[in-house]
Amino acid sequence: MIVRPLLEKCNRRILAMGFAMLVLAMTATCEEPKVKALTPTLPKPTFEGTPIDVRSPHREAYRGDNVPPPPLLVPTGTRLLSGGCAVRCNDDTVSPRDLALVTDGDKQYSPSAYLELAPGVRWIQIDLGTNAAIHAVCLWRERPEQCVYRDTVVQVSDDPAFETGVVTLFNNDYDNSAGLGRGNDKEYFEDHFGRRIAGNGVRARYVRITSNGNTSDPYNHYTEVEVFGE
Ligand SMILES: [Ca+2]
Ligand SMILES: [Ca+2]
Repeated sequence: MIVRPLLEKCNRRILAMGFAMLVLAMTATCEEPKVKALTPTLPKPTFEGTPIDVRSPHREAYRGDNVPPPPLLVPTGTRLLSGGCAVRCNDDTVSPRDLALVTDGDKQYSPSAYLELAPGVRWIQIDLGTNAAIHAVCLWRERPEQCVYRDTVVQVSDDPAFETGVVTLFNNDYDNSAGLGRGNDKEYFEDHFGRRIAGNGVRARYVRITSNGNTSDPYNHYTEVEVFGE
C-alpha cells in the first residue's frame, strides 16, 4: 500500500510544523513583556466590620474583606506622575495645606490625613505639569465606616477649565445628577486597595475627579490620588 507511507509523511510534516510554531510561541513569550500589572503601594486596611447594606442595581457586589481587585495592566514604562503635583478644587473654604494631602504620597487613613470638601457636587483637579500619556488613575477614599461615594466621575483634559477636549475615564453617575452626563460604570465600596481606573494612554495634563457625597455623609473626601503614565 502506498497510502500509509504518504499519511505518515503528512503526519511528520504536521508534527514538524506544530513544533516550529511552539518554538515561535515560546520565543515570543521569552521577549521582554510590554505590559505589567499596576502595583501601587497600599496602606493598611482601615475598615473592619460588617459591610453596609447599600442595595442598588448600580453598585458592584462587595468583593469581601482583603480580596484584591482584578489586575490593571499598564505599559512597562508606566510610572507615578502625580507625586507632589498641585491640586485645586471647587470648594473655596479648603486650605492649600489640605489640598496638598491629595498628592503627598500618604494613603493611610487618619482624621488629619484626608482632604474634605463641602457637600454637593465637588471636584478636585490635579495638574501633572505637562501633557502625558495617562495609564491609570487610582483613588484612595477608604474610611473607618464602609461607604460608597456618589457620582464619581474621572476626567482628563489639556484645558484647565475642562471646557474643551475632555475625555471621561470613569463615570458612575447613572442618573446624571452631577450634570456631567450619564455614566455606565458601577458604584463601588471603598477599600485600602484603592480604585484603579484605566487611563488607556489618553494624553492630558489635568485630571479632574468629581463626587457628590457618600452613603455615610454628604461630604467628599480624598486621602490620596495617584496618576500613573508615561
Ligand atoms: Ca495623602
Ligand atoms: Ca447620580
